[in-house]
Amino acid sequence: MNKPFNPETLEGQYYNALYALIEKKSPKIASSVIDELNNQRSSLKLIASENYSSLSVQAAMGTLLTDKYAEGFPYHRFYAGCENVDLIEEEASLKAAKLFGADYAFVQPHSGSDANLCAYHAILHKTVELPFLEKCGVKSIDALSPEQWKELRIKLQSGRLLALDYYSGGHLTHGYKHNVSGKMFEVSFYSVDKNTMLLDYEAIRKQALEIKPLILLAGYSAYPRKINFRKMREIADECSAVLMVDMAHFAGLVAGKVFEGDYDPVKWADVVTSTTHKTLRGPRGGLVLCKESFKDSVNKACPLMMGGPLAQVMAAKAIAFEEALSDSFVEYAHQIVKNTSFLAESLMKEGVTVVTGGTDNHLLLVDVSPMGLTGRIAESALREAHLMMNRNALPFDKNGPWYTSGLRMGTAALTTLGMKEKEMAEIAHIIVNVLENTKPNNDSSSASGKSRSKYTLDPKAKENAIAKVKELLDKFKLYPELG
Ligand code: DSN
Repeated sequence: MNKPFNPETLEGQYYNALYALIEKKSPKIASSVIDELNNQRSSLKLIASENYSSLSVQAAMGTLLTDKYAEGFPYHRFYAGCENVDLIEEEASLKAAKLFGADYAFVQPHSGSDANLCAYHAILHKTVELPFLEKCGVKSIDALSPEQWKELRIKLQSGRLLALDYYSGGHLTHGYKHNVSGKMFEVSFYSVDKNTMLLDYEAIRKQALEIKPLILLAGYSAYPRKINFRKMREIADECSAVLMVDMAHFAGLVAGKVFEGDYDPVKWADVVTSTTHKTLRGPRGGLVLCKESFKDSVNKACPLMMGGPLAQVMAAKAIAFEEALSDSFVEYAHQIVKNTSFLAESLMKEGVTVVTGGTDNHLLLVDVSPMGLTGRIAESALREAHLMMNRNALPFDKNGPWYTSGLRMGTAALTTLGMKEKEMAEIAHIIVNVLENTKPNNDSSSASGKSRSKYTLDPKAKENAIAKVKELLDKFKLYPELG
């Protein structure tokens, strides 16, 4: 039998067994697992939304639990024989609630997008549907007349959502026109301030009082600073809005007690959504936390917008929450922020423009336009040099969402590998060297005469960067137990 992993360790034996079982059915899929490990091991992962989950989390996902349907929620299922899934879901839910100090945790969403959809519908159910049913004197939508049903549907679709705009770091699921959230609500956006690129709470307050949204949404995909959720709560209260926070990116920093007090979203928001796989370092999945008063509406996710939950992923979430309850996770979360902040400082020392002049969280944004590059060129050149990160639109970006002027870098994954400030300084140096040796090609069809996607990276600089990346990754090997 082919044994590509270390047969001496439990983890290696486990991976050898799963490799053999997969290979028996599909050598192509089996080899893609090895290829992905090699890929991850040969590049520095600075993708702000990714991490490396523990092998216990991965093991929990690969079991017979995948075979069970369990629509509904614990002890209230539309399917028979859900006793074990009840136990698993309850365990994950209690652990998540403990970890974040939440009244209730709903652990079924398959992703952050799912979690947001679940939260939107729960808020609409509680604030629009239930009062409407009460006004009509009925208990269920089934008892509404066709006219009442039509009226309710119009009401449900006229809810107003006020959220951070995409260019300022908001997410596609925060009301972007091309996303279902943009079609569900009357959407308005707040932006960061043009000069500081920071949230301006007074401007948000004025806008909120004017719009009077049903939902005030805070949270981001690409904003490098912390948010004062106490202030957002005050604004929501002033305009009678529900405060929803999407902490998909920084959930690990909340769990790890980096964001506390005014900066802890769970303390201030009615409903909080998250992913479980970014800074939280669990399996790919979603999560909704809420105050007790929203619990029943959140539990209506099935049949509202979900089918069966993934029992094997909920099991893995329970393990990840347990891991995040440890002191070592608190240390990890604090180190992420130290690393990002040091990476930002090191880049700035070498003359790079870091948006807002630094970071408070796990990510930073670099403006590559002063170097004559687009985000797309910078992303591709760095990828060639074995550094993985995403291009990102910057606030008020003239290059649009495809080419962009920015790069988004995050340190959650490298911190998992054990890297610290010393390595961040080295990485900053490698990045700058690659970018300084990347030149856009000439392109007569573009206004500036320079291509926005084609470039030349000096081969020596590339070779040098690859060698330095290798040296670093040899010292900080991913999953060393696998051999
Ligand atoms: N791709 C994730 C992010 O970067 O924010 C979520 O869509």
